[in-house]
Amino acid sequence: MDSKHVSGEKTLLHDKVQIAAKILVVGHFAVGKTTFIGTLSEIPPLRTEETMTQAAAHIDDLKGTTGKTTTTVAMDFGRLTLNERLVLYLFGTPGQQRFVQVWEDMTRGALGALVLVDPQRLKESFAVMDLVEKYGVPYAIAVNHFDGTLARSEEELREALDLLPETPVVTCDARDEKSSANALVALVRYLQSRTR
Ligand SMILES: Nc1nc2c(ncn2[C@@H]2O[C@H](COP(=O)(O)OP(=O)(O)OP(=O)(O)O)[C@@H](O)[C@H]2O)c(=O)[nH]1
Ligand SMILES: [Mg+2]
Repeated sequence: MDSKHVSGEKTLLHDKVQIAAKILVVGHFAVGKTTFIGTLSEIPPLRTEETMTQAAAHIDDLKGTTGKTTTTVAMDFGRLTLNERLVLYLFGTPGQQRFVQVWEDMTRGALGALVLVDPQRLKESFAVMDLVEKYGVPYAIAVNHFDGTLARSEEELREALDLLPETPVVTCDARDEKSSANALVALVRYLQSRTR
């Protein structure tokens, strides 16, 4: 990425300009945000996990989340050096509408967002899509493949989420380093293409 095209913070490191870019990893409840950042972060990720209680079961739908006992209450944070010139700071941001205040803060200075989507719970992504649109954050979609998820064509997904033709759609497994990195690279390429 050409430094003059990026508005991230720049530092001189070993005579090279290194760009630090803030990237949001967003998505609905239990879509895999914490897992994704944990898979990719080269530093121990900062997490804000709290145990879920039955009292909250009516707020966050636990269907299809077998074995999940904790949830992120504020944010996740991790760092990934993509290459010698570009470091990504990853901020995991909850997608439920009640976190709109968190979005207000998190979107400040963010270059882009990777929106994690579970194709079996597409409707749950609508609130997140509203938030990325509302805050004008450029984004790519990463379809997180849970075991046994039905294949859904890219066209179906684009239509359901009302995506622009240029919005990248990639698939990933948030537990897998290579596929998660590929999803981020797709987002970074898209962000680069928009600044040309
Ligand atoms: N099979 C499968 N399971 C996954 C994948 N990604 C995450 N999981 C599991 O799904 C559950 C939810 O993942 P989290 O990373 O906690 O999701 P989250 O989006 O951070 O959840 P909240 O912060 O509560 O909204 C965990 O039990 C993960 O192990 C995936 O790609 N495939
Ligand atoms: Mg989480």
